[in-house]
Amino acid sequence: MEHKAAAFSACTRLLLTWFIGLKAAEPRAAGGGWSSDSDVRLQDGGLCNIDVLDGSSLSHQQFIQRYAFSRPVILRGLTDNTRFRSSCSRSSLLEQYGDRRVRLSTANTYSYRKVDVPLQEYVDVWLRPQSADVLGSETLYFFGDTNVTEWQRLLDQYESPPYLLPHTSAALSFGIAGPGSGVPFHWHGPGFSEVIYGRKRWFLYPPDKEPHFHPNRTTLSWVTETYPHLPEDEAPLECTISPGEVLYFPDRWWHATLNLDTSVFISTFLG
Ligand SMILES: O=C(O)CCC(=O)C(=O)O
Repeated sequence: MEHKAAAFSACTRLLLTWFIGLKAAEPRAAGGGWSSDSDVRLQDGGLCNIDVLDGSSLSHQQFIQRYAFSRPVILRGLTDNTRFRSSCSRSSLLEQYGDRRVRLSTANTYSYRKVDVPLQEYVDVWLRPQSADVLGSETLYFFGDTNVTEWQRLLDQYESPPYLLPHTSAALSFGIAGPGSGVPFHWHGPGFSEVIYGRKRWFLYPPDKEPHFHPNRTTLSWVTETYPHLPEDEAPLECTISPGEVLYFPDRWWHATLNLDTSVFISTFLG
């Protein structure tokens, strides 16, 4: 009951703080130029019930033994992506890659529709706060289909987390998305997720605990309508990651994401 009350209060705080406001405290440069003063932002990072460790305190072997095949973990300071971060500022990306096409996918669990648009158009037209009542099939999300040839020069600057799993190699996927957007519950192989700008909230369940969700509703709708009514034993693992932190999700774990700010992010899929 206590857990339910805590989860409900965390969610209530998350919702109550959903507002349109001035970001007076945050200098523009800190967000790489991605957030504007009129952004809708989820102000509160909320509950974190996932282990958060300093990368230097966990050896590769300990990562394999304690987490790789059993549970998510968030590692801080594993890599230094200062150069990549600078290349991902709004001005730098638009200058270098504004005319390259990005592939958008509908933000529903089975991502049926794909639309290709130039990055400049995506940023000007599509990169908006998510509306709570819009269905996943009507929401286009830039992530999951990075054309590695076109984006190679940028992706080469990214230093992936150094912890591979045995017999796997890494594939990168890059994305940019507005506040309140995200990918609803789905699962696949293991990997890492990192935000370069912005903050991203993660919700996870083990493979044998399929969450209740509607495949065509957005994560925002799940957070506002389903999450507050979850029984205690159906609460997810959850946490918000910020730049400098990397979340690891094991094989076949259910996961959904919610961008709390306009976010630039990259996943390293291990397969
Ligand atoms: O970063 C996101 O919003 C989506 C990440 C995701 O679902 C994944 O890496 O599989």
